[in-house]
Amino acid sequence: MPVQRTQVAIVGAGPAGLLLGHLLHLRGIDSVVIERQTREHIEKRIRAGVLEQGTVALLTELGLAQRLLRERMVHHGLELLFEGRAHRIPLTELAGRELTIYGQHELVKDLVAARLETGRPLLFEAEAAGIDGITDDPVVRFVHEGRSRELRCDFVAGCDGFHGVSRPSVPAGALTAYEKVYPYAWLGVLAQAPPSSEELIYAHHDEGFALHSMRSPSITRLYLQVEPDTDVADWADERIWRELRVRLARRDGFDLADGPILDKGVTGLRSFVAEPMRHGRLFLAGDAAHIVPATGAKGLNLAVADVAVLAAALSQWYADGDPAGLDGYSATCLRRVWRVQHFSWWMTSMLHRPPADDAFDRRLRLAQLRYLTTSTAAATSFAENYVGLALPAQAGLAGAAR
Ligand code: RFL
Ligand code: PHB
Repeated sequence: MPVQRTQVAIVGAGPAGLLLGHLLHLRGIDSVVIERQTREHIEKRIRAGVLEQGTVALLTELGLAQRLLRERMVHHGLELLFEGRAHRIPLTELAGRELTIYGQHELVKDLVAARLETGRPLLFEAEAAGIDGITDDPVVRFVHEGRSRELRCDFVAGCDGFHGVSRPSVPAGALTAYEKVYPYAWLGVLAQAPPSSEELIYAHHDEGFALHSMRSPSITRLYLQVEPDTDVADWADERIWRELRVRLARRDGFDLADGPILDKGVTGLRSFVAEPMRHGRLFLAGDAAHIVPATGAKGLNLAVADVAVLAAALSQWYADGDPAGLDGYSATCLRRVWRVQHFSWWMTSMLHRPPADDAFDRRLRLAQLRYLTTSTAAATSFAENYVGLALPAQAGLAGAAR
């Protein structure tokens, strides 16, 4: 069986795995990235769109943001819409940071191109089947081009998302999973239509939550709260536009531009954390370790924060043999993860309509929304969380770029 050796085996070429590979490359550490899907698949997978200022600053510092800085849209606020009225939250004014709108798949394209330029290995259609020897001598077993192969390494970075093999490779009982599944999902559409508002609109409506987002001056990204078992085939384009018009309506009128729907999908909402995020020589990062409901737009940003901490810790180990960063990895990441979990849960609960809604709960949600949109203290707290926390000092970003 062909056996390869590297310093860090990275399972998964999502944002977490690709960015980690680049951070390690800049520190002179070898890695092999293995990805189950084709390059085309990961470069077309429509997901997140909101990047925190800290995420963009890191990408810029690493020389990975040239196209992003040219093509992105910069936002300084968002709207909360309820009872037919929109209320703007001036995020930058309140929290001093801006937001970037740039599709996750565009970022993945940039990261793949940067990886290929380094000449370091990135294998597509290479599916990890399991990880052995996690505590002392790790080996990633995978299948590539129809052959079983082994990747021996010092460390494994499990960046293979929620459904990957890294987390299940940890022996039963060594990790504790904390989970909350919500009784609703999002139907997301990408449409060839100019955005109908300059900023994101988060709408609370008796028919359910809706979100108006965007990707560019000609592409809109829209979401509708739907039942978790929704079959996308039941949502013809006309039905989607009709429902969006109902939920985004305003007393003083709102024109929603429509156009051909380019992509359509249903995603369940979930909160999940696996603790600790390390077992022996395996480090979990990004969605492999935690999931936040998409309402706070935080999943991708959390993945970036994890790998910034992990790269700094690995670099400390390789440079000085100092395990302090690796030993602190899980606790450092989990502090941020739980703050973001709380914010994402809170925002989700405030904006969605539960299936067994009662009049009392509905009044609580509206009371919270009214408070948020009339109290500067409440709006500032919201803004501080939405624009994102600074990346931890241990991320040692300055040391990464050469
Ligand atoms: P990914 O992106 O899931 O990448 C994991 C990669 O691992 C591969 N893989 C394997 N490879 C080899 N062997 C195996 N056995 C493997 N098993 C899996 C997969 O093919 C994949 O390529 O995880 P990563 O890198 O941790 O990145 C996390 C983000 O993708 C995720 O958190 C965000 O997309 C979440 N999210 C959002 N985050 C934001 O910060 N802002 C947003 O606005 C935002 N909106 C969203 C979102 C996620 C959404 N969906 C569809 C879940 C909106 C939506 C609708
Ligand atoms: C998106 O543009 O895809 C998006 C925006 C805000 C969210 C989630 C997703 O909270």
